[in-house]
Amino acid sequence: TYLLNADSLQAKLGLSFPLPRTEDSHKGTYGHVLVAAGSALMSGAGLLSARAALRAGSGLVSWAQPAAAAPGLRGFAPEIMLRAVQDEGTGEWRQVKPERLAEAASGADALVIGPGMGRWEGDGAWLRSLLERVQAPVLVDADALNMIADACAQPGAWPQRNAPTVITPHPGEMARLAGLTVPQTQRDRIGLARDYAARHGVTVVLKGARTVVASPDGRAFVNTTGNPGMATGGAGDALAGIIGSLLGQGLNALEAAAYGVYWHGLAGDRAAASRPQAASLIAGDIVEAL
Ligand code: NPW
Ligand code: AMP
Ligand code: MG
Repeated sequence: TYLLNADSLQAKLGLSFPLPRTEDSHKGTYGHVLVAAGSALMSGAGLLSARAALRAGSGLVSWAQPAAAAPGLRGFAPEIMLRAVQDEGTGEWRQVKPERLAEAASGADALVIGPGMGRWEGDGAWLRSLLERVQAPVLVDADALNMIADACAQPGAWPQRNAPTVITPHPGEMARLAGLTVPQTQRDRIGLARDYAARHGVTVVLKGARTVVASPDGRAFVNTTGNPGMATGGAGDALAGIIGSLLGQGLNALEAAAYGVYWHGLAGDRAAASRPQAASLIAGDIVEAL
């Protein structure tokens, strides 16, 4: 287990801060991310994730929405493309077939799924079917983690995938995933994150003060950046977009998770330092500070 800072990113993962951009590159060089997030009363979660993906360097970001909901989001963010996915007319995720969303993701280099998505009857099977179809790396957060927790209570029940899966639970979500209480998840955060990663073959980002990043191969990092000003709605939605962006830019799962966690905390520290009180930090500030 290593401390996560600019030195360890370089020494252990060979990643420089900032990431290099070659002179003759173009937007296609930096990946296309599809963000499937947000719903009627939590559109902000989707927008924060998509904006964070742009600020983290993706060449293209598309924001997937149930078709009937998409027109209402026109013009929210000029740099983000809207991707309308066929529904049955109500604009709810529950009406979007996993096959349709997987089709939309087939042109993307990474998928972010979950922030502000909401829950519905049968959503666990829906998510499993989606994850089994998507060939690209996937970042699973928030409501999508709760869907998995309900659908995959048994060990080894995570969908089998060829491409990497990164999960970003906060302690409440980790408790649901692992069938523990929140205090139990906090007792041995490194051990729990490593054990869950190895058991299920997913890269785990266990969030909270001193976020832990754990790879299925046993490597783990404990973050050194971030501050309590980041205890604010939407901070995690931004992190999901950042890590999804890095996956789409070609970093592997551990690289994207570690780099994204470090950068997100550093941006939070910069944003907090520019205000008289960290308490006034809001998630959009983190995105703008990237
Ligand atoms: P407690 O009780 O507060 O102490 P939920 P959510 C616990 C969307 N959002 N350490 C917490 O504990 C999200 O994307 C939309 C310890 C409680 O038990 C999701 O889709 C926004 N405990 C949806 O809302 C902005 C911790 O977890 C439970 C912990 C629901 O997500 C806001 C709460 O978690 C939000 O992002 C920690 N560090 N952190 C928007 N603008 O659209 C959490 N807990 O029930 O999963 O609710 O995280 O708010
Ligand atoms: P979420 O609960 O999903 O919105 O995620 C919150 C994000 O803010 C995670 O990346 C946390 O690691 C970060 N965060 C929340 N509280 C703190 C804290 N006290 N110190 C450092 N980071 C925090
Ligand atoms: Mg969250």
